Amino acid sequence: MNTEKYLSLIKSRMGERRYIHSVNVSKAAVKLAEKYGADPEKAELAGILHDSCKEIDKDEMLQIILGGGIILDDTEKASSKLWHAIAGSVYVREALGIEDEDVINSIRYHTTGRSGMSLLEKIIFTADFISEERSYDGVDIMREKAFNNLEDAMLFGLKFTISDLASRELPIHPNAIMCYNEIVINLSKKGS
Ligand code: DGI
Ligand code: FE
Ligand code: FE
Repeated sequence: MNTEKYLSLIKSRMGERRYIHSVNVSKAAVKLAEKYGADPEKAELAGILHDSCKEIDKDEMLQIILGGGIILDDTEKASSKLWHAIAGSVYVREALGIEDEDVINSIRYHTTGRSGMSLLEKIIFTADFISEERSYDGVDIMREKAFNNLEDAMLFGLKFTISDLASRELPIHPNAIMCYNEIVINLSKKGS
């Protein structure tokens, strides 16, 4: 894979902080891939590209999404923070020629999660929470969980995001709820 090419590409599309974040997510994703037996090259690529549309104009995000034939649902229409992930999945396919559906889906669902996520999707979702520059309350617990039990880490992240959205009276995407429910049901089965 041409890592350098993708790194210089994203560098031209975002500020320094976001670039550092993307590199760090990619590094965390490679470590998680090695730990859990996913393809480290796909993890590296998806990590580098996961926020490739985060800092473009909102109008451009919408254009890319529509151009990809994706119809936004009501929650997505109302939540512009979700657009960069959807636009990113179309951008990597159409502008960069990436064909790997797992890489594309890892980008598309990295913000909300969804039910039935692949190992690579889970890794990118989790890597986004534990990248080296992150410093929120609980990040150390999240990092420990990430290398101990991926689903447990995802649940910790989802609880944080869903509670935060609810406390600010923002819409919660059904994919986030479905992801949360699936993990809670799975974990309770294992515990009982
Ligand atoms: O792009 P990053 O900042 O690295 O992280 P991200 O892609 O996880 O985006 C986080 C933002 O997305 C944060 O502001 C919360 C928001 N978000 C995540 N899930 C949902 C959501 N916003 C809404 N409205 N609904 C969701 O389910
Ligand atoms: Fe993102
Ligand atoms: Fe990110």
